[in-house]
Amino acid sequence: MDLDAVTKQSALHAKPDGLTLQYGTAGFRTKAEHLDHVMFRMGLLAVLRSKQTKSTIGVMVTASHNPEEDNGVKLVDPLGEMLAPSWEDHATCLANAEEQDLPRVLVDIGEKAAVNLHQDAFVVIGRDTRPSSEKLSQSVIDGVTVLGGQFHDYGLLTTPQLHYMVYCRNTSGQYGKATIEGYYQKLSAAFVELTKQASCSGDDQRTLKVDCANGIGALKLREMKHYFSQGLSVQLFNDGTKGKLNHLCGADFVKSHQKPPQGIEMKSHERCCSFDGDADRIVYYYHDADGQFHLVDGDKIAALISSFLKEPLLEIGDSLSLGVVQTAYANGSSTRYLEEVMKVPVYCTKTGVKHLHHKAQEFDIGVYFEANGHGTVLFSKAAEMKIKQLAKELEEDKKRKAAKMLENVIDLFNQVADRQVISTTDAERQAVKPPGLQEAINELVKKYRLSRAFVRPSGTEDIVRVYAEADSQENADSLAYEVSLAVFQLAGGIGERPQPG
Ligand code: G16
Repeated sequence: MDLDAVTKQSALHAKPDGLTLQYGTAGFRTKAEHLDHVMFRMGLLAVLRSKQTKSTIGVMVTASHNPEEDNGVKLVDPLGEMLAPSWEDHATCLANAEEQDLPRVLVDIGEKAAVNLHQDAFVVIGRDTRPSSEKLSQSVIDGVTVLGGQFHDYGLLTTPQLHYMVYCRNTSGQYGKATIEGYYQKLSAAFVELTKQASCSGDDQRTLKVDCANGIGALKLREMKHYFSQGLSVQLFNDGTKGKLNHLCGADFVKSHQKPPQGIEMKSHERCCSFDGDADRIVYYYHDADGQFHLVDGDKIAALISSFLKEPLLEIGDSLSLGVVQTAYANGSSTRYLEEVMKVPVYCTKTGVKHLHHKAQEFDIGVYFEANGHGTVLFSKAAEMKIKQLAKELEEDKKRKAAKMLENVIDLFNQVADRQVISTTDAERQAVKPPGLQEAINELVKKYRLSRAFVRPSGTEDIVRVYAEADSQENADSLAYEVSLAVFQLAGGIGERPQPG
């Protein structure tokens, strides 16, 4: 490592004195103006990780669902999953080292992680459409090059597309071509094949209105939609030509307000969905004939996918294990449905794709979804090989078709894998600090039927999240209000007191 060169370059991306940032749910995330040094240093870290794993590593510049003024960085590990938790501490040390300590911290990480510094390094970079993203991704590139790493800058990309590129490169193209064209071809071919077998009664069932959150999803879907026009006609809304990123639109808005985004016209029974700012979340929704809004969030998507998979699995008669992974935000009735009606084992992990992904890898087929619309289906290598073999070999037409269907599903899913006063345990369902808060929540929950509530500090925004469910919307709202009040009183709330509704 040329540490002198690092020191010189780093001075051009100097860390503001005293600023410390935590590695959050999905990497570093804060106001864009505080991130230049973090991006440079994550370029350095990506090189070390690439040398250590002898693989391509991804860096995505995005703050996803956060407001446009924020930015952030997600690091992507060799198989397309989020950065290994054991490296999160290295990332935090590097991001928070004062300028004069940077060389020493770099050397330390190299030693602790047993990095072979003579190994080549390759990093791929993508970014969302935020005004700050282009400059910040240049800072990542500066970090990569000063440590002698090679890179490919894909420019504007969705997060799932970057995960795909990393995985393709690390499987020498076996998973697919590491190009945007390769991504569109692979996913749309599987989709078109699958939907050929679906029974749709009219054009409106083959039409989807998509709220693109005024973000990268619009640019990429506009390119991709021609690839599957045989199977689906897509109409884009909130495509970034007028509105602001994630403002009054996008998956996070729809999920947390339980209402349609602005900027989309919905007639009854039209199928609609929303992405978030980096297009790695999706929620679906529609209005029924009475104008009632229905949301198909991550919980429902997981239930639908599981029932969709169960049929061909039963047909091929193989005993591949199927499991579902959720977080504490999963609505209790979705968990009951999956366990009691679908007879599928369900597990609960902490919030964060990295936790769900890890658990889902324990099954032959692992379905994981957060209620907010992050998720995918993972097939173990053994399950994938088995299904591919059956799709070729099975003699009976019906069984072969079922195996073929599962084969297309494999290709369709991109398998990649001071609020701190509150701390939690039990997959974030119980607050252990501050004292008395959990007891207060328990008392409030007792007042309502079929109710559940919990609180946790967000790992992406400077807020505390409050979750409540009960037998009716009114009761859930009222429980949420009472729990918010308890948080305000017991956790030293600042600013405006929570208001009912
Ligand atoms: C990120 C994570 C998700 C998590 C979300 C909210 O999503 O990837 O797993 O659910 O943050 O996390 P928190 O509740 O800790 O703020 P995204 O879409 O913002 O990258």
